[in-house]
Amino acid sequence: MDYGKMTIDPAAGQLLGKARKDQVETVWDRFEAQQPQCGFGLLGLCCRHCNQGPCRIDPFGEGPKYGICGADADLIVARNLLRQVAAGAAAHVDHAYEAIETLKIATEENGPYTVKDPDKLKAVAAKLDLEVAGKNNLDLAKEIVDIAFGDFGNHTGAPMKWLLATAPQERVETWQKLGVLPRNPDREIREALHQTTMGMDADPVNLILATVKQGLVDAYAGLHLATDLQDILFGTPAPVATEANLGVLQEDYVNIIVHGHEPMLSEKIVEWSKKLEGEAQAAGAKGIQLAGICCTGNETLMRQGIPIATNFLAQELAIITGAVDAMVVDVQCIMPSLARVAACYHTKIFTTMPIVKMPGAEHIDFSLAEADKKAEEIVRKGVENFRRRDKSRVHIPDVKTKMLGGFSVEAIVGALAKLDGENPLKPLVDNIINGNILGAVGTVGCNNAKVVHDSFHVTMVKELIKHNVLVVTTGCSAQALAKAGLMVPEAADKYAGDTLRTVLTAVGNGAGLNAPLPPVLHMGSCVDNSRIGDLLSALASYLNVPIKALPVAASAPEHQHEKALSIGTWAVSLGVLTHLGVIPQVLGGRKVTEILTGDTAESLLGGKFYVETDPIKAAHGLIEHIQAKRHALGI
Ligand code: BF8
Ligand code: SF4
Repeated sequence: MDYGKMTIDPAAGQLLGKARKDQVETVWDRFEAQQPQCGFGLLGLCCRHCNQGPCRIDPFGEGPKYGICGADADLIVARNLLRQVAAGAAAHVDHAYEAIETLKIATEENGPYTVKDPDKLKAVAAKLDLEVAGKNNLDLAKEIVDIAFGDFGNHTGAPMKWLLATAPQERVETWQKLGVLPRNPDREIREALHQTTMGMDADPVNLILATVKQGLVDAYAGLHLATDLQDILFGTPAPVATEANLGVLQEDYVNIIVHGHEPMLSEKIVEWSKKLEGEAQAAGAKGIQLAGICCTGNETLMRQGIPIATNFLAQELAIITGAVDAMVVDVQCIMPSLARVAACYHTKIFTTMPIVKMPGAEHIDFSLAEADKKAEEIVRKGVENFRRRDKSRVHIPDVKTKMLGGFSVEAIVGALAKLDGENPLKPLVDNIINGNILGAVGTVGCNNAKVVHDSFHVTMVKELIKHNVLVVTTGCSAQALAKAGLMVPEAADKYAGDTLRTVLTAVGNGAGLNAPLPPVLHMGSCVDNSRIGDLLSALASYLNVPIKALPVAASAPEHQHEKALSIGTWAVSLGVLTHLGVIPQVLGGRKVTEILTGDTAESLLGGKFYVETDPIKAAHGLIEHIQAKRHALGI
């Protein structure tokens, strides 16, 4: 089958052929059926905020200029954007809240969770200005939990403590001047919904500032909080070798896939898969093969070395292998089609969260208190289901790549410290200053059916590293780049420019790898974009410049989710040029578009959005930006 218009991933391509043969509908079929997509929606010009609507504005200026209430194009676009970004923030904040609840349980003796990383516990406590000396871990964890919950119970006008503790001072001052410092995440998200109801804010500029605030809610009550607490609970990632793509599934093993975003259940699934190996053997399998999809997959990869099955767009194809005995989902990015696809095979879909149920799936009501019991139950059901597998319908593509993951900031600094123990960032910064590393780009975010699966990530990143730009990555972008073989030492020889390769080789050898560092560093899940933020803060502070002066950029080449928009808004708020490879639904608001992509955003925040739908042009746009920043720094 010629799958080139759908995906560049050969494993996905093979399974698209099988999907056709098995007469199973996939996301690509549904995308086709949706064409042409609504022009008003694509431009953000449709409003359904009250029951006088829907109202649509004519982008050509011939039909209505105003909604029934009088809202114009910019207002409708700005309101829609604020709602999208608030929804993205809500998803990450809700995730982080679960992490606080988990840490709270870990402060109780003999509970299902423990503090696995006391060093991170102390580091987070110190950032929060807590007295660390002389305290035991559980007491310290309790104080951290109190501060985290305190942000959610903050009924004063003071900014969130987690933000003040983790954001650079220069940024805090900038955000304060703009009046966008969030107080209490729940309050801010509620306010955004209120602000966008019928008959509220009519000023697009004020709405854009509120959108910036939501980006900060996401970053500091969502991303950073989740990463910090999950590291304390499950360990800070360290470099780990594993594999990526659907070829990691095994014919003679029980295959269990963890999918979604939160590690609280999946960490337990990892534990119970090891404990129940014997039962899998009794069922006629050689053992249990775990693999991950989306950010739950990234979490288990970063900390446990569990291989990646695939990323967002190909999630249905995992089931179409006919070899998945259980797919366990928690929250976010779970296609509602999964149970329908699974009904064509023997695969069991287990939903586990009260806010994510799916007709046709089996719901196991996971709770933190009963984490072990539920994980055991799910793994056992996966093992039982192996017996029902129809071998004649199995096709596991023989496609997988080796990869290195686990590059937390601590791990990167640790590797660099082998070159300069006193000043670990010095070798990196020296090589940026001398131009061996031209700059760095963080590629993040999703797949999107509007883009050939993985193609934008891979094409753009190859062009960047060829021009000596170091790439750090998270989310489904990381999974695309891993599958494309860009996270192995050999990728430095094969794809990196000469000077970047020299640096990667020196650091890799210095760190004891006996090989170059990969040119693309996997920094984790989407909440782990906080790690990229921390790396930027550390570099800026070392150079004594604000983040906006650094020769760096961000990119979400194939973004689809509202979460990607809220993360992108934060990146712009940090002062980083942020590329989007798929046109966001804002073009109908000319003023809004100009503010977000033009001088206004840049003068207020230091960053702006940059939209370019061609991967090679986008790479060169980012390179030009990096060069301009280098020039301004005088390097
Ligand atoms: O949070 S990159 S498709 S999986 S939203 Fe979803 Fe997008 Fe993937 Fe991770 Ni992030
Ligand atoms: Fe139409 Fe205004 Fe109602 Fe939106 S809020 S649906 S523009 S009347």
